[in-house]
Amino acid sequence: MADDGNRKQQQLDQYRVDSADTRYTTDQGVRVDDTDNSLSIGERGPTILEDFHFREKVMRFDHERIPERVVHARGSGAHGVFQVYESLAEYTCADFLCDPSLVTPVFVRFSTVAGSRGSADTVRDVRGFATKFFTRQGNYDLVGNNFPVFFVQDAIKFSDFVHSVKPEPHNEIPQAQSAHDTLWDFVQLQPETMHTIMWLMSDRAIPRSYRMMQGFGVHTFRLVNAEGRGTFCKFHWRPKLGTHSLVWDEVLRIQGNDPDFNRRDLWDAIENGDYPEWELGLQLVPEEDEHKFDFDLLDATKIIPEEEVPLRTVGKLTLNRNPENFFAETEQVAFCTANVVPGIDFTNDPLLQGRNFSYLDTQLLRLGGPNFQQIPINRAVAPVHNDNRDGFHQHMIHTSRTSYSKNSISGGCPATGVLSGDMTGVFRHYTERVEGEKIRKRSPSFGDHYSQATLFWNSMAPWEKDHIVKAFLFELGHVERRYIKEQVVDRLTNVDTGLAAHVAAGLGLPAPTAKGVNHGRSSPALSQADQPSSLATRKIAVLVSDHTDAEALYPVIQELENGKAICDVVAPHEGMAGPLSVDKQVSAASSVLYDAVLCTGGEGQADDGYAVQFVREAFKHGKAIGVLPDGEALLRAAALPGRQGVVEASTGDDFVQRFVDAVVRHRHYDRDVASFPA
Ligand code: HDE
Repeated sequence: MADDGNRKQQQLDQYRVDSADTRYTTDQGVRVDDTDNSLSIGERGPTILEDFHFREKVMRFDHERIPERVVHARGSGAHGVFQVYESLAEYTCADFLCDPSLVTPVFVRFSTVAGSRGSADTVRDVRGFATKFFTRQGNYDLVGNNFPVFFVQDAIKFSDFVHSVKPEPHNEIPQAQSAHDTLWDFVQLQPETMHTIMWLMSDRAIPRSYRMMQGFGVHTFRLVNAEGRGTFCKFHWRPKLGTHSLVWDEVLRIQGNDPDFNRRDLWDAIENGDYPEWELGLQLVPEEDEHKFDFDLLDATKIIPEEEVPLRTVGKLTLNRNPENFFAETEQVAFCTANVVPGIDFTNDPLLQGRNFSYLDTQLLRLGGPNFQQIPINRAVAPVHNDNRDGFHQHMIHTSRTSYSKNSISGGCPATGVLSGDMTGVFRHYTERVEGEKIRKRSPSFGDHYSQATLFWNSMAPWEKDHIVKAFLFELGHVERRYIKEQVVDRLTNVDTGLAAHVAAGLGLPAPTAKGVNHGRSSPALSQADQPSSLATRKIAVLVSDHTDAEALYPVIQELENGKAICDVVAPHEGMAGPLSVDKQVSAASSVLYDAVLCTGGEGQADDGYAVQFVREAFKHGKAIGVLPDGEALLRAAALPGRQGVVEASTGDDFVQRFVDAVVRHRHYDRDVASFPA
């Protein structure tokens, strides 16, 4: 088979159905004369049971829904490829990580966690980042998140956590929100949540785009090389476009303007050929260093700071194809942490061990039986042969006369490694010596719940700290029970007294007593300040009117588009604005759907409330604002309280470059917008 990354697509080709130039039939292939009128006795008489076409059509409709994922229900997927830069054979025998010439097909699904399938994309939440690698040695699933840590340490606490963050049981309110009593009650009683809660309150929880967020395998995994030597490993995905977030006020408005904001962004980027890319980074820890850290490597509420174990960049993931059918592909894809290939193994992380059970279990319910691996999107491209048989929806016709091992009738096939004497590509569990008493007890090495929450806080830029404080205030501001707020503030004193004091002040609670717990350490890699960034795929709204100086505007748009920015011409009406073709009418557009604004249009623009609001809102949200000479009236009308990131053509001749620099900054967080109403 070719190793050009197309193996999965070639496999899917045989299942694709193209209805172009076809005739309408029943599911049995019988042609249908009319699908608009049911069979009845007389024109106004009763419908009759004999109408097999109607019965089939309505039955199929009644059965269209399957249970949505109990978590990560809302998601978006894409196909792509992965390629390793250099051989990692020193650490692993996984062939997709050892052969740089191999292009491995993948399917990736991004998701939010708490909301249901129809909830908005831009909510404060963790994002799922699940990758299925269709390797020649079988499917490998890296089912990660965009945070490197998790809320609980042991899988037995997962349902408690999820029940607390889901809508409350009596009225199913609120949807896709952590801002309510039960989540914060759980948090105050379960201090192990605190590190991940800091991430949840940070801008990481509101990514600008799936294309601009990191991914993490979270757990410490184990790579195993051909000699059977293990190396601990943390997986990281690093977006080529840098890690960037929205601002909270923007998030609230996007939910109304475009609930599919992240889904659409991913889809459009791939359709436009702007294929999202991530680099795979590994943190590798020799087994002998297992106990060298001041936390337990098996504790999923901890990171290994990159300053202690640097990331080794080993390969690249590119998403280059949208699914053709959302249900068939994105909804039916079934990830499982237990899907590993030779060379990748587990550790005794109790969260990971529990997940290995849960994912298989959940697919049985969700996809209706044990043959879900045969659904096209889930099929391995590696050959599959075993003695598993039957069950609901068995698609294969196994012609063998035996379905047991060992057998002599079928020549001993399919033969295991041991029976065939051929151990090539065989998965062999890592040999680990384990002994101990059967106990229900958390290891004391899992006991420090605050040091890394403090590390995270200390690593934030001032504006990131400000956003975290405001997030706590928003969240706890929605909590009804005062004692829960007090308890959360008390927990925060174990992270940083200053943080606790700011939150307490905002909530009108007494100032907490200083505990002097802050160890003063930081990990600069945790901050989102100074991220790589580019103009490519940035969305820029060009505000125009019928009086825009088009001759001045054309070259500016041209230069921005040369840099792969996406410019939308936004005008008071659709159609043409002078010689300019309009993409969006201003009342149907919103600044929150763009990264930057370019102002033009002459004096009249100052009287267009939508245009003025557009600019003010963009300013409030830290976005770059470019002003061509005929945009000065609009700028004046917006009465902005500062000039950071506001670039005027009248103040120099390198306007486009200055504007591009301002856009590439992503957001101008240094603006003082606290007292500025959008
Ligand atoms: Fe999941 N998780 N999870 N999770 N998770 C599911 O599997 C579970 C955890 C993650 O796009 C479910 O197919 C347990 C950590 C992603 O289809 C379920 C525990 C991380 C997705 C499940 C965790 C994740 C899921 C629901 C605690 C990051 C979406 C539907 C031990 C490393 C995959 C499904 C997709 C989905 C169980 C914790 C990531 C119920 C028991 C930690 C990205 O099986």
